[in-house]
Amino acid sequence: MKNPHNKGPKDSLFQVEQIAEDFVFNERVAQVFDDMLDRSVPFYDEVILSIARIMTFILKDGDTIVDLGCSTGSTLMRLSSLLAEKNFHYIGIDNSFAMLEKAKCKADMFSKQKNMTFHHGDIMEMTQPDTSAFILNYTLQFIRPLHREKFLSRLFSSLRPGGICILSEKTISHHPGLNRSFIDIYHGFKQEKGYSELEIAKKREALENVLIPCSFEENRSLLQSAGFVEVEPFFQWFNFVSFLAVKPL
Ligand code: GEK
Repeated sequence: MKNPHNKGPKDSLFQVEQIAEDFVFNERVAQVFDDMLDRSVPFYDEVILSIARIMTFILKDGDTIVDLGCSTGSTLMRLSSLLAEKNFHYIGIDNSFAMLEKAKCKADMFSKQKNMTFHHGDIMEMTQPDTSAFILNYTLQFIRPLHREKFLSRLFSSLRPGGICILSEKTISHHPGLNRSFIDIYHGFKQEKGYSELEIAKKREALENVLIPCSFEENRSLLQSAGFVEVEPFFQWFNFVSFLAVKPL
């Protein structure tokens, strides 16, 4: 039966014995990605629900929402259901063909093609003028830290006055003891979701040079340096945080 909340095949990518390789968003990852995210990102659904609440209050009918690093399109699919009466336009951008293929299939299956499009591209190079909202959910952490400030400045310029940027990231703490505790708490969460210690360790190794987290303060400063004046966190769970940043009118 069609079910938009079905998380698809189970993620068992790191159960097998294999030589450690850097993590890549390829076909194998795309196949199990929805289950992976559901079991790896704490309160993923709650974060999207909160974004829908924010959009209800801040955006206007007919506005355009662009999801950068949209993966299999889950965020846009959920938002378009939660905000059905709002008449928003949804654009998803990702540089993984495998992810986009799944996103397009899901959009077809749940009849979202009317107001939702997916595009292949590097978010570092795209121009999307007059956007009302950018969503960067767990994507900035995959951009080289040196390029993040300039990238966020470009997003700021592409937003219409009063437009918003949503930034969700995995974070680090610069207090070593707390950092260790938060990582252990997060690994406990993943074990509760059914991942073994070995799977957790292998995924961590594969992400080592690929996912580079900043601290809460560094992420907030990046948004402020890009030009956003109003920047507030609207969700935090240990080493995961989501910010709302508003472009002045
Ligand atoms: C979600 N937001 O469902 N250009 C385009 N896409 C990129 C780039 C780039 N330069 N770098 C990475 N990506 C999603 C989850 S996942 C987070 C986002 C994770 C894409 C990459 O292909 C992948 O689909 C996504 O960013 C990151 O809420 O896997 O932890």
